[in-house]
Amino acid sequence: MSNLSPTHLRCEYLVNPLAIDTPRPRLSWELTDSDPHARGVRQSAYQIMVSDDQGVIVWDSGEVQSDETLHIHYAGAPLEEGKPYTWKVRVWDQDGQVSDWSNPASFSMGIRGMGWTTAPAWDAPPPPVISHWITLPLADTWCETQSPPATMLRKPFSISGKVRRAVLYASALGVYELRLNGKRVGENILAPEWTDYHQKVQYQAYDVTEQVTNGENVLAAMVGAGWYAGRIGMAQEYAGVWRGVYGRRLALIARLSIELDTGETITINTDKSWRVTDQGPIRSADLYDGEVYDARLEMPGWDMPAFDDQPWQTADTIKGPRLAAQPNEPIRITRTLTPVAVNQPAPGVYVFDMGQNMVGWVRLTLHGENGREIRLRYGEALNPDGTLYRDNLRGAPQTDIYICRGEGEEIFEPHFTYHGFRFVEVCGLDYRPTVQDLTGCVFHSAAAEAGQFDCSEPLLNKIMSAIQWTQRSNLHGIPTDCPQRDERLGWMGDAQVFSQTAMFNMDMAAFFTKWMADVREAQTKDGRFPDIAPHPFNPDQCFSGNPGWGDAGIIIPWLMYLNYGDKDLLETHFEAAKRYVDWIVRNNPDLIWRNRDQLTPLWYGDWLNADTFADLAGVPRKGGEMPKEVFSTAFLAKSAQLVGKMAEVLNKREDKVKYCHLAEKVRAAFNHAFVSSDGRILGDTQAGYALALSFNLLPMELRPLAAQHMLRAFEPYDGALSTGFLSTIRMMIELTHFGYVEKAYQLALRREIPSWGYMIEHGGTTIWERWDGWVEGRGFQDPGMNSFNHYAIGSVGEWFYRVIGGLNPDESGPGWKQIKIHPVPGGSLTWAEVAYHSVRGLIRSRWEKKETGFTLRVDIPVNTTATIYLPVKNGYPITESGLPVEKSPAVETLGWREGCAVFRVGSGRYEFHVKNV
Ligand code: RAM
Repeated sequence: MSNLSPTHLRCEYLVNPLAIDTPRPRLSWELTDSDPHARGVRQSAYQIMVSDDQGVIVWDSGEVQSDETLHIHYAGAPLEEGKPYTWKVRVWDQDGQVSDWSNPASFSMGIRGMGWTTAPAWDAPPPPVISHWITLPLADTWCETQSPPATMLRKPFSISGKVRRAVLYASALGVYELRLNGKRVGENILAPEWTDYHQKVQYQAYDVTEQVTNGENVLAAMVGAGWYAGRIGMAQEYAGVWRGVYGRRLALIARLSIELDTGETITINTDKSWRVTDQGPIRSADLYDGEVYDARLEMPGWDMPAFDDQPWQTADTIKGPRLAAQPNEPIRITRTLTPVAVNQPAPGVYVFDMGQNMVGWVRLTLHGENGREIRLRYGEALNPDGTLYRDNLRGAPQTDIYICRGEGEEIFEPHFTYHGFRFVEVCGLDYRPTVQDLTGCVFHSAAAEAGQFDCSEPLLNKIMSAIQWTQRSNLHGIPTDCPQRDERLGWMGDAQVFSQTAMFNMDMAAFFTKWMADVREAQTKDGRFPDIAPHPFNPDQCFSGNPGWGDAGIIIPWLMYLNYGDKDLLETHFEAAKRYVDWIVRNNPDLIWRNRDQLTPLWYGDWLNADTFADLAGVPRKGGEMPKEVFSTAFLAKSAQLVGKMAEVLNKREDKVKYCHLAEKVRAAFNHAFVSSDGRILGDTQAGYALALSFNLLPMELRPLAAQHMLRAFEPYDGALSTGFLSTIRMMIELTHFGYVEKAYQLALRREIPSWGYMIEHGGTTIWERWDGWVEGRGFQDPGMNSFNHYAIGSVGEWFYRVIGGLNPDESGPGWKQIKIHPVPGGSLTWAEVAYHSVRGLIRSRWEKKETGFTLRVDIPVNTTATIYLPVKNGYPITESGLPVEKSPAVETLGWREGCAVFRVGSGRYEFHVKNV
């Protein structure tokens, strides 16, 4: 028997998903070896077995000779709508020994059909009309200045018999919370989350087998405005409305499928038999505005059978968009925080300090007489007098109001809003609250955490923690630029530059799968990718085709392939990627990407570079920003290259030739137009050199010269960076690559402005939007654009994992099949450690520098190989687990590369040591 066991079974990236919308879902697993000393362990074959809920085998793959553990397409009998399936897998190792079967995992098929009613999503005939979107009967109560009250809906039903399985499918035009027999269903927050509701809305599925009872039941829901009917960024300017860009009538769709022990099935659908009201306690709720909750209007028992809903109204039905199962992890509370202090800057005004800039809401325990109004306001910073600083929230009040019932202890927790804050101001209490009275509930798309970084320099650990908090703060169904002001949009430039860091920190596979569909849905007719996705306005007219932003539509799918081995996404996305590049080329036939059409009047360029600093002594006024055409043409070259690579992976020969050739031509045009024979690039900016080097645009012989120019471009800035957020990470990587390691470490460890260290030393617990968001002596930057929770500059996290930790994805073995471990120690660091839970299991790398020598310990997952780069001087003796490295079994010496001794290893734990002689 083999020591291997298949673990962490996933279907379409999810653990035991309840609604799979694709007829041939993909199955993946990881492998672990019970022998901690085993090395070079591989899978030589696998067998998958899938059975239905009757135990009938619907697919037995048989023994398949393959070392693949990712994305195996189901290939059995057709899978049935709403049905649960269990599956298991066993594998054979390199010696032909078979493992035990894995523990069973499951997946359930979703509900087929557009809107669950008409056209089929799969290939079978359409199912009959079953559920309706239901809403309050029409009454024109719409108010531009205030968000509508929550709609409450209920449906009593009875069943007789024991429940074998009950699954509830639901969605809303708005955001919803479900209840069944007095209890909350699931833990999702702000479901169904944000998509382009003109095209589709996601639905969610919940296993409610335990919640349905034999006898009387009530299924109930509350629906708030959310993204659908509430406020979203820039709606006034670009849609001419204050709120309700997608629609004004809040609606619910649901289907509860109950299977009794007898085999009988009962289905409860949303239809005209439901009762509705908007007279409940949630008087208004909006993502930006906050929630007004009048506890005096609670209707105890409204979600239980005995309730009298006579005063309620009969539901109306309306048409709704297409439904699709949510393909990624829902928004959930992942942790709670207790405040570190509560202060009273003015009489009766209490300000709680959460000790951490966070996103979510608070749970407040309080008491007050009937009708007493408690106001909670949220902000990221304080004024010098200790009061809340809120100017940078712009038009997002982030204010909750709670009106007391007056019955002793009451607990307030909102439902349909979210706030970005470190400080909470509470007014209206007639007593001094304590830190125990308030809890911060942190919520976001609950993608699993994947990476950990730790090193001997506490400043860098704090920077990484700030990066991770910023990531959590900006994952709410889509990757947002910021979580606090009246914007919170899926800006593509920010996401593009942060995506590799994001993938190190969390398992972003399902999340980006979802978001890439949003990106495709927002592509314009002529091929432009949007600048924001979802695009709530008309992408043909605004916010599309911006260099460095649109390119996210190419860069992120490529990173999905590198990190998760996702070829299918490349396939799905390929036409869209081509159309984007073709659009640029059509409009710029000489291959210099110029902003000559008026379609993208905002031409952002290398956003927030040093030219945008306000009144910073010693910083030149100009010289940070790379010329826009140099910037855009560099991105064109990059995107063309990547489309060529995608074509190669997908075996599309003609396209491969076409786009590789195009990339060559853009490179030539770039050099011709912008690069002089001594390697200088027009503009002579740090950023320009960084992008040209990172995108491999220069002829080989000019690259070291350009790197020297890059270094020289720090001089006018007294050694500081002048890069904007699209070039900073690329600059850090290229400095390192060209041997300016100490320079890169200096920037990472720097504490003066501009630097990450400056943010941390001045109270930053998340990454700031601007290098000079707040400056000692000067104060805050322009409140018109000054978030303290923006991840773009946090893209340096990639450098922490790749350079300090040494963890690099390797193109020759996508999805971490091949791993490149290449730590580059520097600065004052004496040790560093990274642990990363890849799609193939845990990879760990830890190095330590001592007087006596250098040690590198690595853990390489089963069924993968790694090349290990040891930063040592030639001729120094190297041992591995105590043996001279040449004698170490399972270590192959590859020679010298990039100034390192290089080895190849298979799976297992290895400890390399080099003595200082
Ligand atoms: C700002 C956003 C974002 C940036 C765009 C261009 O409003 O916050 O960071 O991508 O502008």
